[in-house]
Amino acid sequence: MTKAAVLVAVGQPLDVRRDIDVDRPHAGEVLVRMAASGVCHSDLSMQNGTLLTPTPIVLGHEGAGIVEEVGEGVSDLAPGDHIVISWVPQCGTCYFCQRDQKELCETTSSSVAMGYLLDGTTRFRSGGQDLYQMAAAGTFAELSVIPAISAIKIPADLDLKVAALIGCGVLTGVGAALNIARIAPGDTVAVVGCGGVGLNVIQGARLAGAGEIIAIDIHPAKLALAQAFGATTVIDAGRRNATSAVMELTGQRGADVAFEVIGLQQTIDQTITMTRRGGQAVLVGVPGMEAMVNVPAFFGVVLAEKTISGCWYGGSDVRRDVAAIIEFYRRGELKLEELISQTIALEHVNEAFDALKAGAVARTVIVY
Ligand code: PAD
Ligand code: ZN
Repeated sequence: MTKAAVLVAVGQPLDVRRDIDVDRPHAGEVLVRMAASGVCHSDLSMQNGTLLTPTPIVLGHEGAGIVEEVGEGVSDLAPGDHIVISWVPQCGTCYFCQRDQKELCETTSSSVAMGYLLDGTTRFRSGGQDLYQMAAAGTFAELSVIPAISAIKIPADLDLKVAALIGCGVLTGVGAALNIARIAPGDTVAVVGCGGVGLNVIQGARLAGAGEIIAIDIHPAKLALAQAFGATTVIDAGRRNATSAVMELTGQRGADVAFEVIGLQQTIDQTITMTRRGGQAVLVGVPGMEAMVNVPAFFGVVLAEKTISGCWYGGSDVRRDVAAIIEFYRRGELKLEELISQTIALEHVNEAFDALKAGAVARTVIVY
């Protein structure tokens, strides 16, 4: 039995249940005792229907914990191992994995999108009903069974609260800057949205050698945090038009690279507009399914030579990049504790959603 937060139907608050059965891990899976889980905007987007999801489902995809049991055939993990959870299981052998685009792994993507583990079933049951698992994980649970390839081993001395954040916000944000964007030393970078992911884009841009980092948000507290994470200029989009402010700061040319890290039609349009000719707009935020990329083909793309890049999971090769992030952190080049605005018990997960909606927090971390 375990305790977990279940989305019973889209639009409803999560139901924290204590009586959930967890099956033992099947072949190629591991049972994890969760230590911590971040609350990411993508969890909220499943709750409010922005992201399509089957229900009932155990949400949560940004977690870290300790392996409790390994299934048949799992030889590279053992009980007691500390792990970060990857929300994209990466098979390592498919078309995409072989081309250094492991975040698009085609072996696993359909099961994950449907709320299953890799064999098309799930390990949670409650009241006689199977529960789906977000991202082949479900980190809003004390115990969860996940694919062994989603469990990325980390050193045992790393704080598991910090490790949890690496699993989504840090890999996505830092990866957007280091893997997806082409930032040249001295470049001017704009980051639209400075939440848990956007702050990591800012630190990634700093690591890539950006000269100016312009941070844009509507919450003054977020702008102050953005400065602490490396922004050199901040724009309060509640008071000024973000696009014209960036144009003004760049001699009407636009930013070399601009990132959208919210997922709104308006800010997607702004981000593409504030990107200079020959520059790159990187779309990270997950918008509603009706959002569009609105660009005139001639003036916006051909003549302007603009690149518009999507960004899924920061273009991460999780084994390579989790290790790299821990290395940056240990050298003092990445801030991780500073991302944690508050820690809570699982019972308060709905309040964490409210805080996220209000734009009041960088990250809330559930501690088990
Ligand atoms: P968050 O809610 O912590 O941050 C969003 C930020 O945007 C907040 O600081 C808001 O104040 C700010 N904001 C809201 N509206 C505006 C506006 N009109 N102008 C300027 N700023 C505004 O979310 P997050 O950082 O957890 O996630 C950000 C997005 O990234 C979200 O859409 C999430 O689903 C997505 C995401 N994508 C991936 C991926 O692989 N592409 C991975 C993880 C998260
Ligand atoms: Zn996330």
